[in-house]
Amino acid sequence: MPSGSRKFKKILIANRGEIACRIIWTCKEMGIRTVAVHSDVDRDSLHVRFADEAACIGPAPSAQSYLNIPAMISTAEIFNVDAIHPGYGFLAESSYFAEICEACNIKFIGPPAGVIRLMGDKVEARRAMKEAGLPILPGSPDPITSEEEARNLARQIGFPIIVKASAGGGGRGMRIVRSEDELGRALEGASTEAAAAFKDGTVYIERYVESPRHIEIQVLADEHGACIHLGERECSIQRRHQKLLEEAPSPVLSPELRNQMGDAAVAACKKLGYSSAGTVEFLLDTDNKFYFMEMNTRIQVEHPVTEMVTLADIVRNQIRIAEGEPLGYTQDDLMIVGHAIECRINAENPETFAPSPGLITAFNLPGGPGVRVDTYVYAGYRVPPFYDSMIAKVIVHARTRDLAIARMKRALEAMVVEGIKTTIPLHLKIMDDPKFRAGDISTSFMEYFLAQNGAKKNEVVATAR
Ligand code: MV4
Repeated sequence: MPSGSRKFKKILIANRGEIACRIIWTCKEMGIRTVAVHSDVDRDSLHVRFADEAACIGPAPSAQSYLNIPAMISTAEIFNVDAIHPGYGFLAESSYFAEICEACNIKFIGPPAGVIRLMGDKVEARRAMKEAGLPILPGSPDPITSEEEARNLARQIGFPIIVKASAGGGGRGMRIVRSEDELGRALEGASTEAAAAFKDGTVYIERYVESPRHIEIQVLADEHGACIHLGERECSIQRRHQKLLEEAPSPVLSPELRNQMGDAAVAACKKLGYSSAGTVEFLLDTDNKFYFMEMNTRIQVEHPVTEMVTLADIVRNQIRIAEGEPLGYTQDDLMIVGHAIECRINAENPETFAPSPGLITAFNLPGGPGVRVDTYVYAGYRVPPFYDSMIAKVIVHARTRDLAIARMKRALEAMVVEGIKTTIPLHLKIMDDPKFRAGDISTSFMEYFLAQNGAKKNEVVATAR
């Protein structure tokens, strides 16, 4: 199809939850009709109610519904949509799904299938990004084929090193190795775990960075070679590779470092022939050196913090880019204003992190200046036990980080979710943590925080006695 002549009248959203709602909101603003798909147990979700049309595509387990490619494509055909937005998770990073969409003449709202496939293979992604000029950590240029090879490499790099699954990402199939005698077991463990999780036991090694910060650059690229970045998100606060809260800008990045990381990410995306929205993830060490970690070829959960500080609508940009439109603005048109924080509200016990699905008996959302809530739930809704536990995202925007923290506290205090447990009390405590407030955070923050909060609790018990 010649670019420019593409104009979407109807889009299918191949997802559920808050992100399906988020995509529908922008479609409405653009005058684009929407088709929701849902599993048996998701009939009562708001994404079904907000969409112009809806189809049940299978039973509760995602393998039979939200991951069901034949059901997704036949629904798209029956409803005669022009494009599919995959959201995040599920089919968003399936190069196979992207290929099938294109073969069926349905535009996949995302990057080309070839780039999705390349970035899904972490060994290949590392090689490609190095060639495209991004700094990478010293490590194996190819998959590890023997323990001896790994040992020789590890000696060159120096301990500690990390063994990572090539098909991985998000922390599965990873082992930190602090001395040579642990290496054999680590290779074995990582490879077995990767083979079970991804049907691919390929692993590689890298120098391990202690307590790094996770900083990611949001990029937007059109199908005509234009590419810009929307600054960074600080995503260091996570537990077991699940992010808990994110913010923009990072409290530690100087304007110079932001420009350096942003320009490096943009240059690499241009070389790759990237298009659509994407995120280049970096590790930042304590010397403020940054290294490419992974690239996410989808919209991300935490995209709203970037939207708040840039006034960009990332979903709108994705759709316009997929329609073949040029970006229409340059890096110089972009400004970062104020500070945004997002707290992920999960249906979980805030102390044990055990899932807490069930009936929401009372519900109140915060509002007022600088508060945004992305959610798909409401009073009387039953959170199903089959999917991700995130039920809402509370995002605040204010002139400074201190004001954003104060704003988040009053927003979380006004939010009511009864009938199930949520992570709201945990976020309230994080907002009061002195290290968090000082911006003194790294990927080790939650270990410190949880240890400290456990200790505090015991102290109180001891004094009470
Ligand atoms: C690392 C690292 C330190 N050094 N690689 C975790 C998830 C996966 N995407 C990569 N991860 C890491 N890779 C080297 N060479 C530390 C982590 C890491 C981490 C990264 C981002 C956010 C949270 C994290 C928590 C633990 C470990």
